[in-house]
Amino acid sequence: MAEEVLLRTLDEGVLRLVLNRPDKLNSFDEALSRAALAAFEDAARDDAVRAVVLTGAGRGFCAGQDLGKRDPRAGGPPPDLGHTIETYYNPLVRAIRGLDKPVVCAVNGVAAGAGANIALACDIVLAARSAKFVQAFAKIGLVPDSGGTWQLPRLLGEARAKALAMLGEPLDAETAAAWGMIWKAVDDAALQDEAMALAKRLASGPTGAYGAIKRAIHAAATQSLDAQLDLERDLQREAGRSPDYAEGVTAFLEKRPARFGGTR
Ligand code: T3D
Repeated sequence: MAEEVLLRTLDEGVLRLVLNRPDKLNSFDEALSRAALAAFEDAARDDAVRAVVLTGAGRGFCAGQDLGKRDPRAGGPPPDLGHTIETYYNPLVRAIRGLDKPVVCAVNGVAAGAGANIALACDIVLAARSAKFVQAFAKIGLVPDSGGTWQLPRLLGEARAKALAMLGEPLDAETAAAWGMIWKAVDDAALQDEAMALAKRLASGPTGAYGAIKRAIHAAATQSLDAQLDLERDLQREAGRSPDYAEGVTAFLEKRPARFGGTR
């Protein structure tokens, strides 16, 4: 049987997805692109999934597009890269950002090209101290995709975004954390356990509120304070009617840990 390019396990409400083409640094071929997109679409429909962890097998997280599938020496007309972006990368980024559940990324090694920007599309990014982020695109004559030109200036400011995108130099995990590009860098040996512990904590939390937090923070990138205040009012109204809010307040008053059902 062919090796699975994406491994999926469900544990205590956490769907763990492992990009599994380690000999190609988990770069995306069509099979992996399809599998990753399907996994996030399935996660949206499955109430048993209350958080997702995305990581890579082997020494890398993901080296972006599989360049072996783009060899110009094979002849023929140039590929339509816009088609791949439209068919795979953009839907994947939209599926991760649009998932009403927290997505934790455990960057276990180098994250390059689309791999780096898919990591940044996740909600909470942990990286092994030895991991590096590489906006490799310009090195092969391309432009950052998968949301990179949107994320980088917002997270880092224009100066750092442009330098990373034009120079394609690796950014180490500690610096990425110090610059606010990711949540934190952790010891290599602790990465997977920390990511799972964090995701399990989120999976036992108020899933509806987490979804609303995502929506509010994403909306803030493009709208005025007035519009954002209105959105917060609406989301809070909805949250205030949820069983998880009633449970949270009851647990506070009874001085016990809350038992959130995650119902929305
Ligand atoms: O549809 C479209 O094409 C448009 C969409 C574009 C999205 C993109 O992601 S474009 C950007 C594509 N990615 C890159 O340009 C990154 C290319 N890789 C690298 O620059 C380096 O490999 C890394 C910086 C990621 C890691 O460097 P290093 O020294 O740690 O590892 P390495 O020795 O370069 O790579 C290890 C193996 O993985 C090697 O194979 P080998 O020689 O052991 O058989 C290498 O060829 C392979 N590999 C790494 N990246 C890719 C790859 N194979 C295919 N595609 C890759 N992207």
